[in-house]
Amino acid sequence: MKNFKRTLITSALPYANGPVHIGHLAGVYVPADIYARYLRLKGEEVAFIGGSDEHGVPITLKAKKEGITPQDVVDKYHGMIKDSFEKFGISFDVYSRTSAKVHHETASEIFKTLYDKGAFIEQTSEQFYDQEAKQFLADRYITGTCPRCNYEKAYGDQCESCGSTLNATDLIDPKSVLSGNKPLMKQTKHWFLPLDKYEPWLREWILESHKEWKPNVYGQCKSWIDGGLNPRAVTRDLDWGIPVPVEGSEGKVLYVWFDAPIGYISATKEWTPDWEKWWKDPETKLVHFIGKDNIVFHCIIFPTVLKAEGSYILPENVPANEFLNLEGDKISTSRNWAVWLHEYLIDFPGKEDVLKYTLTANAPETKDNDFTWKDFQTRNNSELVAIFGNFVNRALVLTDKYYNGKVPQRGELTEYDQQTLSEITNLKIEVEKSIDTYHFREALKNAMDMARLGNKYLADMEPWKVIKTDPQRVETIMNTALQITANLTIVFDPFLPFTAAKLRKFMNMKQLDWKELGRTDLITAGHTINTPELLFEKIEDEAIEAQVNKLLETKKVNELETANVSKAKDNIEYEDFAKLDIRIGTVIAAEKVAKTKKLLKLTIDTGIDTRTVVSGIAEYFEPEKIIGQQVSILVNLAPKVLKGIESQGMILMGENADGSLIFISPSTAIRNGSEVR
Ligand code: B3M
Ligand code: ZN
Repeated sequence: MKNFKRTLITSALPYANGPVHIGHLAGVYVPADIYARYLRLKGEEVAFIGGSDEHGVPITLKAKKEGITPQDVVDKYHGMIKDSFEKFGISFDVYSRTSAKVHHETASEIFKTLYDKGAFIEQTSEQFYDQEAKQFLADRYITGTCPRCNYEKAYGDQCESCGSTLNATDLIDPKSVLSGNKPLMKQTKHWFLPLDKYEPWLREWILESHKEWKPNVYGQCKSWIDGGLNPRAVTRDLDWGIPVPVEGSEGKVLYVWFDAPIGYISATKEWTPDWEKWWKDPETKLVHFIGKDNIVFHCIIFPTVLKAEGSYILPENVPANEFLNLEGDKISTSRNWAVWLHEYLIDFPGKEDVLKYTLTANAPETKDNDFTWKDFQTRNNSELVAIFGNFVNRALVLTDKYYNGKVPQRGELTEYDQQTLSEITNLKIEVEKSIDTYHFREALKNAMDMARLGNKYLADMEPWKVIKTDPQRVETIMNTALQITANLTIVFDPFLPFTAAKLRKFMNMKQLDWKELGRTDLITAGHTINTPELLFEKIEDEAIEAQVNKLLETKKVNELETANVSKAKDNIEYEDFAKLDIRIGTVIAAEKVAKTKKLLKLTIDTGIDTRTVVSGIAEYFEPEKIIGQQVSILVNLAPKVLKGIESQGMILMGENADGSLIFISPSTAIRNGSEVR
C-alpha cells in the first residue's frame, strides 16, 4: 500500500431541492464522518469536504412549482441541510455550496482550460424546444403519455408509474411543462467530453491499478468501460447554472454533473488558501464517499476531467454504498417516502447517535438494505441499552456505591482478568483493519464487541456477590471494568461522538488519542468519576408506532395519487347513449337499510314523480346529511328488488381512487326533472 501524507475526504454534495434523509446519512455522510474522525484521532492530517449541489433541472422545476426563484429554493434547502448535518455531528471542515462565487469561478476556469486545450468536441443536435417560452427543454421539462403503460404524466426521462427509463422522443403526445404546448425540434450546439478517447487510460487506471476497489464499484466501472464509452455533453440549454464561459453560448450553462464535483475543489479553496497541496500533491490521498448512483460520475467522468486538466490528483478510492430502503420501499423525495433528518431531530431529541448506530450497523455496504422502525427500536433496546449502556451503568453505579466514586486500586490480576484486558488490543486491531478497508459496519461490530466484553466480564465476575465474601477482589474487578469503560470512550469516538463525549463526562476524563486505545491503565486509582447517569434510554413501543403510522399515512396519500385510471371502454353509437334517461332529482328522504352496511333507501323527487331508489353509498354518507342534495338519476333502469325493497332507478356517483364516492350534481341548482345528456 502506498504511503500518503494526508487524506482528503469528500462526501457527495446533496441536491438542494429537498431536505436530507436517512438514506443520505447511511450511504454517505455517516461513513465519511467515521473515517474523518478516526483519522483525526490518529493525529493524521485530514480535510473533510461537503457542500450543497445547487444547480440542475430538478431545482428549476421545484422553483417553478412553488412560484419562487431557484435561488430561493437552494437558499432554503441549503440552510436546512447544513443545519441537519451540524446537529447530527457530521464533522465537515467546510460545508460550502455550488452557487458560491468561488465555485462559479473555479468551474468556469476548469472548463475554459479544457476548452483552450481542445479537450472538448463541439456538436450540433436536435432538441425539443418550446416556442412560446423561447427555451430548449430538458427531459424533465417534457411530459407525455408513457409508450409502455399509457400513464399520462410520464417525464421525458422516466415514467414514474411503470418505472421505465425513456427518451423524451419516445413520449406519445409530448407537452412542454412550461407552456403546455407541443414542443418543436430545433438545432442546438453543445460541448462534449470525448470519454471514448480516454478509454485505454481508464481501463489501465481503474481495471488494472485499482482492483482493490469495492466489487460493486469496480464492477460498475468495468461494465461502463466494456460497454463502450461515448462522448458526453458537458453543457446544457438552461438558464440556471454556471454560464458556459465561451463566446456564442448565450442561454447555455455547464451541465450540473460537470460543475458539481468541482465543488469539492472550490470548497477546499474556500476553506484554506493552501488548497493546492490538497488537490495537486500526489502525497494526498483522495477518497470520495458517494452513493451507487453517482459511481460513473466520480470514477469515470470527473477523473477524466481532472486528467484532461492535467495538474490534479485522482481518487485513490471511491467506497460507494448501495441504497438504503425504508420499510421495504425505495426511499423517494417526491413520494415523501423517507425519514427526514429534521423531523427525526424533533421526534427523537438527543438520540442522534442512536440513528447513526442503526444506520452503520445496517449500512448498505455490499447490497441494498432496509431500514425499519422495529429494527431501530431493537438496536437501541437490545444493543445500546442492554449491552453498552448496561455495562457502563453497572461499572459506574458500583464504583459510586462501593468506593464513593473513587477508582479502586488494582490487586493481582487473574488469568481471566488478563485475557479480558488483552482482548481490548485485539479488538483495536480489528477495528483498524475494518475502517482502513472501509468496512464500517464490521468496525462498529468490533467496537460493540468491546462493550460486550465488559458486559460479559461483569456478569461473570458478579462483583455484587463477591463483595460479601472477598471485598479486596472486587477492587480489582471494578478497576478492570473501569479500564474497559475508559477504552470505550476512545473506540466509540469515531462512531458515536456524542455518546463518547457523554461517557467521558461520566468518567471525568479528557478526550484521548486513538493510540491510547488498548492501554489497561487509562485511569489511575483514586481518580474520581462523576455521579452516574444513563448512557442510553429505552425506546417505547408508542414512539415506534407513531413513526410507523406516519409512514402508513404517506403510503395512503401516494396510492391515491398514483392509482391508475382505468382504460376507456369500447366505442358505442349515439343511439346507444340516447337510450339512457338521466335526470336531475333531489333527495327528499334517506334512511339506512336494516342489516346492511352499504345500502341507503333514498326517496327522490325526479320532477316526473317521487320514487324509491336503493343505493350502495351508506359507507360514505350519513342519511340525514344528504336530504336536499341534488343528484343525477338514471330513471329508466328496469326496477329491481334489493333486500325486499323495489329500487326504481340508479343514482350516478363519481368514484375516487380509494373507492370513496361523490354525487354527480349540477354545478348550480336546476329544476328537478332536467335531462342530462
Ligand atoms: N447532487 C446527486 C445526488 O445527490 C448529486 C451528487 C453530486 S456529488 C458531486 O445524489
Ligand atoms: Zn409507464
